[in-house]
Amino acid sequence: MQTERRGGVGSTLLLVRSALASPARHPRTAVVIGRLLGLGFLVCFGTGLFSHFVQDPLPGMAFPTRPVALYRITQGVHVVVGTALIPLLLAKLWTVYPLLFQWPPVKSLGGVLERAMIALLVAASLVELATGLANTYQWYPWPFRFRETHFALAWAIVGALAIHIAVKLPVIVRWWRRGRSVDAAGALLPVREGEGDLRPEPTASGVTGFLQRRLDGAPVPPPALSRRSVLAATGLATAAVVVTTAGETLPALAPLNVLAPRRLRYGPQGLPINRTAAEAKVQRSALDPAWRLTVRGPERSVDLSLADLRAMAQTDAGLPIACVEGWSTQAAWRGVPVRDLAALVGATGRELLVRSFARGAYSSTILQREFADDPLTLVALELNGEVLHVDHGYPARLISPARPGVLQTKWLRSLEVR
Ligand SMILES: Nc1nc2c(c(=O)[nH]1)N[C@H]1C(S)=C(S)[C@@H](COP(=O)(O)O)O[C@H]1N2
Ligand SMILES: [Mo]
Repeated sequence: MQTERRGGVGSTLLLVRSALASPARHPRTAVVIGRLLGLGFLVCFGTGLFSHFVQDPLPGMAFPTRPVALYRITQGVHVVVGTALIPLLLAKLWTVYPLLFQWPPVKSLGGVLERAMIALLVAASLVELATGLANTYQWYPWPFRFRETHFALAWAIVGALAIHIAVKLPVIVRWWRRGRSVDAAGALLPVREGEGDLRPEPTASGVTGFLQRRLDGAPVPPPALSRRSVLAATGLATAAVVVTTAGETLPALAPLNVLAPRRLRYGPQGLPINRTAAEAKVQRSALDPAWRLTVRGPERSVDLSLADLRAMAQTDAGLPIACVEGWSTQAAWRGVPVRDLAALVGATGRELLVRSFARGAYSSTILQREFADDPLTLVALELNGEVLHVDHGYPARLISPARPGVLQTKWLRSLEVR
């Protein structure tokens, strides 16, 4: 037999591969899961780019400020879909991994490139999803910077995915439609030459050992897992991770939120906190009666006390805090519009540098023009009908529509035109 002539490794791998044969490992399974994966990765890529650039805009970029929940929606989708991709990716890998057991590992230059590209796609996807998941729990067990890595890997994934889809296009087209994939009784059609490569090499005896069939000719044991049960288990696992985590952003699912890192209404004034005043070491300075908000424009600069700010016209705004890590909560804010403060110092329509008196991460942010000029962007003094809790940024914090939580600077010190 050809398999024997190939020597030990080849026939051993063929045996491994035939032992892994399962009716569930059909190109149709790979296509059904694969197109969900592809769609999910594209959705995460789009929402991820939005999140990236709204935090780090390229010169000339401007962003919509409505709907006010825009970032809440895009980032909620990003994290929920990203979480759902984890069971989907594992199911896809389960379906196709016997393809690794092939000898020789590659047969042509094209094969080398394809394998290298698949290796990149799989590795990048696993790292991307693992780091994304860890990030939602604010867990950074790696030495590299999360955002830069997550961003770079996203491009690698999308590039490799495009090549992967192009290479597999004939298989994808062949098994895309259910009508062309099953017979009248609903059973999957067998895979013929060129219709999908979830099969080992043809053997000398002429038997094409599809992964659905034992190579050694032994009767196929009743499948431990049918294709239906694999798809059902994948769907169930995906639904389970979504239902038990999406409640940190979707109020309707909040009662089922047992796995997500945040509870929708858990925290002072009914809102979660990422960094408390104690952690930021600002408890003392936040309560200092000498606190002033400095507003510096091209014409003049003013120092406003809390009483000065309270004496100005107040605006009420219903705006969410939408953290990049995926949790978000709607809240009622009250305070002085930033545009009114800008007008005091001749800074109308200008981009502002927003500084906190807390040191460390997020101690300053750029408030782009479209946000600085929006009537709902506030120096907030109250939250949900009460004076701002010190953990929420007392004496004053920034709150603006359609922006990530990380840019909603707490414990304000100054707004300035740069
Ligand atoms: N000065 C300062 N502002 C900050 C932060 C911070 O650590 N320091 N955290 C930001 C992040 S990541 C989020 S999600 C929101 C959280 O707001 P909250 O703690 O009031 O819910 O505040 C933002 N503003
Ligand atoms: Mo955040």
